[in-house]
Amino acid sequence: MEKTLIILKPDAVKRRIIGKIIERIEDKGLNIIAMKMTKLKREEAEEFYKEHKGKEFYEGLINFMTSDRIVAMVVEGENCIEVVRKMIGKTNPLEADPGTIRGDFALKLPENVIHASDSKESAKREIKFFFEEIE
Ligand code: FUP
Repeated sequence: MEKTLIILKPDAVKRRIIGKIIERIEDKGLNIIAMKMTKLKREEAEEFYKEHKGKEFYEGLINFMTSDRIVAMVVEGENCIEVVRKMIGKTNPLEADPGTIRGDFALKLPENVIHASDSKESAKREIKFFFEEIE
């Protein structure tokens, strides 16, 4: 069964909306098969977002992602990578449609509440990053 990696970002934890977001994931029919709350160290955030190194938003993104605890989880379900990307909406909350998680809970970058893997390759890498034990 396909798996994807989701992160509920520091703004979601600070605003105490992780329960609402988890409820949407479960309501959709997806299974959470691993979950942990952790605080990313600077080096960890830099490794996770290394494809964005050098971009103008990179420093702000790393500062944001290390500003508080996050919740990382592995979600499983048929076509879950595409399904979850649809559920979270566009990267910029300004462009994310109402009804999507970013469209409903976020206002501006970089505080866009949630991350989800965007391909099979990134799901594999990102699941390994947080959950060494999961295949
Ligand atoms: P996504 O896959 O939707 O999370 O988007 P990206 O991988 O392109 O971006 C990763 C994160 O970088 C976003 F979630 C927020 C941050 N970002 C900005 O802060 N400004 C930008 O212009 C683009 C991305």
